[in-house]
Amino acid sequence: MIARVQEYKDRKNPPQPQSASYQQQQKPAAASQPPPPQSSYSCQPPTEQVSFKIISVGNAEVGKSCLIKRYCEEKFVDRYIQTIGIDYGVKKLKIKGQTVAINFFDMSGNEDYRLIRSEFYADACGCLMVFDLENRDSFNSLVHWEDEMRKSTGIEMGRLKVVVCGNKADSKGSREVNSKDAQKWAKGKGWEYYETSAQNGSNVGEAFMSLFEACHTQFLGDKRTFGFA
Ligand SMILES: Nc1nc2c(ncn2[C@@H]2O[C@H](COP(=O)(O)OP(=O)(O)O)[C@@H](O)[C@H]2O)c(=O)[nH]1
Ligand SMILES: [Mg+2]
Repeated sequence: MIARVQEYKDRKNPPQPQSASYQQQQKPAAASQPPPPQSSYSCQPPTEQVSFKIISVGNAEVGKSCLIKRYCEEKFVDRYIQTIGIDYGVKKLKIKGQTVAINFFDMSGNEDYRLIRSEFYADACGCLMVFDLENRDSFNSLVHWEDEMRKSTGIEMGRLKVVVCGNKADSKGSREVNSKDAQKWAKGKGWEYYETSAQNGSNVGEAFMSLFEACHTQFLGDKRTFGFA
């Protein structure tokens, strides 16, 4: 099984994978049914409801799943539970008075799942790019994650909103990435930078909201551009 539905609170719908191959595995299209309408507008779902697809990237064990769990459920899991392929969760919230469904596609950072990940980048509005403040390699790897996203079909990097999280800020161990370096790197890309802790929750809400608001601002701008508003 390559995609698994994580038990996030507020979960409503099963994953809606973008890839044809995955769809075939999960639900073969009936011959008589026409394909669902494809929107070229990445932040505009086919229904009235506004929803944003948010992906998480970064090396394995940096805390991507824990950050999403912290945000959605206000819980922290101390032990490592490897993400198998992709986990999915949805959370509804209000942004500027509008109800928005945030669809999280939490990706495994394991190299073995590169191919599976590449099927899920398309149509993402926002990205949580995570590294571990106590692991220099995980910070150095961010360029590879950017590269993987860029190469994946459907991603327009200029449109994708990214927030960089230096995670495990609570940890008492030795830090391998200082704030200035990380801040400078993120700023150079035009991205926000936060130091977060999934363990105690510090800065998690702030980092996530900043990403969602950036997606929402783009959504409103696109509505005007495409004549929806
Ligand atoms: N101290 C500390 N540990 C964390 C934090 N976030 C995650 N972890 C731990 O790091 C490990 C990997 O977390 P996980 O979210 O599964 O990493 P992922 O592979 O990036 O999804 C787990 O053992 C977590 O308990 C954090 O903010 N602080
Ligand atoms: Mg994970």
